[in-house]
Parts: sequence; C-alpha cells; structure tokens
Amino acid sequence: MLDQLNALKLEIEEAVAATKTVGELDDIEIKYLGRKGRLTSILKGLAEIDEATRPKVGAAANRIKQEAERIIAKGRVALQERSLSDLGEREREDVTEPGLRPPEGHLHLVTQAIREITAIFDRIGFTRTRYPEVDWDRYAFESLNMPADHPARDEWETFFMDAPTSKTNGRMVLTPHTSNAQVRELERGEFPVRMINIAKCYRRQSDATHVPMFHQFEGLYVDRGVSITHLRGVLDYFATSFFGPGRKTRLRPFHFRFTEPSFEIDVSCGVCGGTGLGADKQKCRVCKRGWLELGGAGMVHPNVLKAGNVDSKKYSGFAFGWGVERTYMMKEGMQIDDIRILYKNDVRFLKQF
Ligand code: FA5
Repeated sequence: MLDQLNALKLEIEEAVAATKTVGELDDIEIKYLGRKGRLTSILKGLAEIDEATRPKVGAAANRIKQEAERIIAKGRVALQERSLSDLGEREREDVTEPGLRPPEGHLHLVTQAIREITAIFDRIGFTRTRYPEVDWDRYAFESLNMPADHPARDEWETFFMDAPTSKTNGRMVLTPHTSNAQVRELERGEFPVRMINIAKCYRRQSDATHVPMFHQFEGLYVDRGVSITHLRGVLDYFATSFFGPGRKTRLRPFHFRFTEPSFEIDVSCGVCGGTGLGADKQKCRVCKRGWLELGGAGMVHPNVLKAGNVDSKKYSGFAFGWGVERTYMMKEGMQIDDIRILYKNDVRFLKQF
C-alpha cells in the first residue's frame, strides 16, 4: 500500500509538471483528489486494512494527500504567472517607437490647378462664379450669337439632354464650354463684371489632346472703356503667374461668333524659351514652333451684350476661355503627352503631383 501511495505521488508530480493550462490542472485535481479520485479512493479503503498497519498507512496516505494538494497549488500559481507574463509580451507597447503613418492622399491635379487659377484671378479682383453645367441652348449657343442651325455650333460637338424643350430657352445640353456663363453673368446687371467661371464641359471627343469631360475657365471683364490692351495685360499677368516669369502670350486672329475681334491665345514654350529649337538645334519636341496654344479670347460681341441687356454703346468688355487640363499640361516640367491619363485614376501617376 505504501509503495502504491508513493508511486501515485510521483505520477501526480509528473502530470502537474506536464500541464500547460489551468484547465488541464483542474482535470488532474479531479482525477486524483476529487470525490471519486484515485487518492480519495485509497483513503476511503483504509477502513478495510488490518488495525496494526492502519495508523502507519493512514498517516502516510494523509501526508501524500497534503503533498499532492501542495504540488497542484504550486503548479497553479506557476501557470497563472506564466500566462500573465505571456500576455504582457503579447500586448507590449513601446510608446517611444515611431508611429506608423496612415496612407495620405492629396487633391487631384485638376483640382489643384483649379485652385491655383482661382487664386491668381482673385488677386486682380476676378471673382469665381458657378453656373449650370447642364444648361439651356439659349445660354450655350443662342445668346452667344449662334442662332439655331448656325454651322458654327458643329464645332462644339455637343451632348443633348433627353429632356423636354422650352419654348423660350430651347433644348438642354451638357455645357460644351463655359461661355454659357457670359450672358448669365451679364443678366445680373452689376458693373464692372469681373468673372472667372470654372466648370466642367462635355464634348463628343476622345484622343491624345481631347477628353469627353474636361474643365474650362472663362474670364469676362465688362466695364466702360475696356480695350484689347486690358485683355493683353490680364493674359500676360496670368501667364507669368501660372507658368513663371519670362513666359509671354501672343494673340493670333481667329473667329468666334461671340467675340469681335477674336483671337487664339498662345503662350511661349517654357522648354525652348520660345525659340522653337531644342538644345540639339532640332525642332523643340514639345511645341515645335516656340508657342503653345492655350484657348480662345476676344472682345465681347455687341449682340452678346445685347442678349445680356447691356448697352453696347456704354459698355465694352473682353472674354477668354481656356481648358484647365491643357493649360496645366503646359506647365514647365510636365511631361504629359496624352491628356486622358489625367482621368485614368492610376494612383502611380497621380501621386507624383
Ligand atoms: C471655346 O470653347 C470658346 N468658348 C472659348 C472662348 C471663350 C473664346 C470666350 C472667346 C471668348 P474652344 O473650342 O477652342 O473655344 O475651346 C477652348 C479650349 O478648351 C481649347 O483650347 C482646349 O484647351 C480646351 N478644350 C476644348 N475641347 C477639349 C476637350 N475635348 N478636351 C480637353 N480640352 C478641351
């Protein structure tokens, strides 16, 4: 019996040493010391052994029971300590470690360009306006001296809305240019007019220099005694502010129905300095001729002033309309040879700006 008890004590010691969790230890306790446990059964069987050996065996059995309880209790403390130190290791936080920066985005380069253009014109008193990007034919064409069926309209490859036609305003269109703002602004009747209207435009076009949705910025200045000299001054101011000092503009005669005279505006090329020649004395690969085309401009046509209820004998003005994307592409150092990349949403491209 004594040998049996000593063997049981060894067995308990080994079992406790091998446990990894408190749950396993609970099972061991039940297995040996529970109501039907192996040590408990031995203690219960003491009554059946002969009286002579009973005190010796009884004392040994009780001693072993106490030792077993002590071994299990010690094992429990050790397991609890280990699980606490594991937790500390797992959830250790080093407050001195540099933090992980979350990925940071930025504004799209067209939005950046719009903000820059707005700020440049704001400095000379041109206020940014917002007019509809889905507008009546009257504002997009008719009031701009382009009566219905006039062939000039074809140049603005327009998207028409599938919507009811108005007797006075005609059909609705996705604005093909920002010039729809001209008469809307004049109708307000506040002078001087110094507007910069930046909005989305739509045309049925898509190639390396055209996208179906793009932005234009439209300047309009109407007051008494406005002349082409004012137009030149504003254009040069914009060119040096946006593209940098040393950049010049030039006016080339052109034809728009809503300005008279009309011009195309060119800006001197920043890569060849306006010479048209590259460092290798060959044609500049960016502009080929020293100048880059920006957009249209001209003196507001008397019929447009009339459509906006403005007396053309008292007031005169100039207007210009350029593409935001194209203008941005002409900035020095920009190597964009296909305008469509701006709207491909390729983050590898966009994050360079
Ligand atoms: C016009 O749209 C006139 N409304 C400009 C104007 C305003 C003239 C006021 C006189 C007075 P045009 O069709 O040339 O003109 O367009 C002007 C500019 O818009 C172009 O030079 C180009 O920079 C930009 N643009 C036109 N179509 C597209 C397109 N599909 N994609 C990107 N940019 C475009």
